[in-house]
Amino acid sequence: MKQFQLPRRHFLIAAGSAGMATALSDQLRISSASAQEAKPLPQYAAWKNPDAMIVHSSETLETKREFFGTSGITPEDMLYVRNNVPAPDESIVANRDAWEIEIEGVRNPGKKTLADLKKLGLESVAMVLQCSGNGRGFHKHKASGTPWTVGAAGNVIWSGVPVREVVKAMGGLADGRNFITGTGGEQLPANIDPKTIMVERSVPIAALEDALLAWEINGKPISLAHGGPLRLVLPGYYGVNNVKYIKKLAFTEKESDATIQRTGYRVRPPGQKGAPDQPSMWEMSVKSWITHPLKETDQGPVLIYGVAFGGNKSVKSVAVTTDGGQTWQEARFVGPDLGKYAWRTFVLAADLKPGTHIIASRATDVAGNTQPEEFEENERGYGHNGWRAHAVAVTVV
Ligand SMILES: Nc1nc2c(c(=O)[nH]1)N[C@H]1C(S)=C(S)[C@@H](COP(=O)(O)O)O[C@H]1N2
Ligand SMILES: [Mo]
Repeated sequence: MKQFQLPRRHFLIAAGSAGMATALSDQLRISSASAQEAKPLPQYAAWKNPDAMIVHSSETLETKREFFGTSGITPEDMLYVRNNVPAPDESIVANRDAWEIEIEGVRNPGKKTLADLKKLGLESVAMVLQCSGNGRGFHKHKASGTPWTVGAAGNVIWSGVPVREVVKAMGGLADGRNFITGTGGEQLPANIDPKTIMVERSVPIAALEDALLAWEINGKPISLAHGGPLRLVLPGYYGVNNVKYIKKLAFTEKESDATIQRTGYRVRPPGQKGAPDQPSMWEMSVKSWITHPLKETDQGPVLIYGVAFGGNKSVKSVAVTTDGGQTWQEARFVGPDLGKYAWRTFVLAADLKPGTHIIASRATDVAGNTQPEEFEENERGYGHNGWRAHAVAVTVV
């Protein structure tokens, strides 16, 4: 179980100090992987487990593949972080119950405080939170953006009020509402057109069924880094739609005209610009990856394990190969079934001979969709679920 021993704690290099020029040019000479590891955790996420995280930038922290564990739940201190714009000030989580959200597109629109919402209903959901760009690092063309591999994802339990209950308490939906539009509570710089940087996302109204306005993650108040005091949670939808520190929830006729919705997060062939008629990063698809063993293991019996999920529907089965896809065996799910939006740990007992083994997993959802071998490239590197790129080469000695 070498992979689960905690690596030596990295010594953190303080950024922004005088004499950084030399340090920086030194850093450029070392490999990009170790340069990433050397970056310190940003202040708002300083409580994260530093050994478990790859710090790509102050706004992009990735969970290391060997840290997903086997319980099925991702602890908050190991969960990835992705901010499109810097997080608001920590003061917004000082008096959580006073946080206000504006609700529009209902018969009786108005403001609710978090204290009000806590009286309207309670539900909890286990779900995969995954960035649209998870797996971007596996794209063959140089898709711009953070080169995440598998760690821009986690499986967490959110608790809060069903959005349906809030709508009911406010007189029901107004007529002709086709989308749920959430707006993030960031303070935006004054000199830029807010539409070009604001985090405002729309999803089809069908998402109302399971949507929550959540104040807890894994049984604790949501940290600022993960969207506290209040977050829109849309099970089965990509990370970007799960708006953090939500300040406005609107039921709208049309999709938001913010750039992040209009042309951002649109799937199109490499070389093309984003446009509103291209598919938006909404529902997630079936996916899995191995989390153990990753590099080396002793010959003989070994338990191969990993995580698998169906995205917007349940995962049905997962097969594992130890010979690069020539032969496959059904793996077994372990641990509790936390519902259709959660991932499940899978395990396969194997007997490995010395040499290099290409180990991969291939999941199938309840509708019969299976992960493809190769994934069709797209301009921004979104939604990669091809099994071959997620394979690991393990040396058996
Ligand atoms: N308000 C707000 N919500 C946001 C974002 C943001 O920058 N601001 N980033 C989105 C993106 S792209 C992702 S992948 C997830 C990341 O959630 P996490 O940081 O809790 O892991 O939050 C989404 N919600
Ligand atoms: Mo994302």
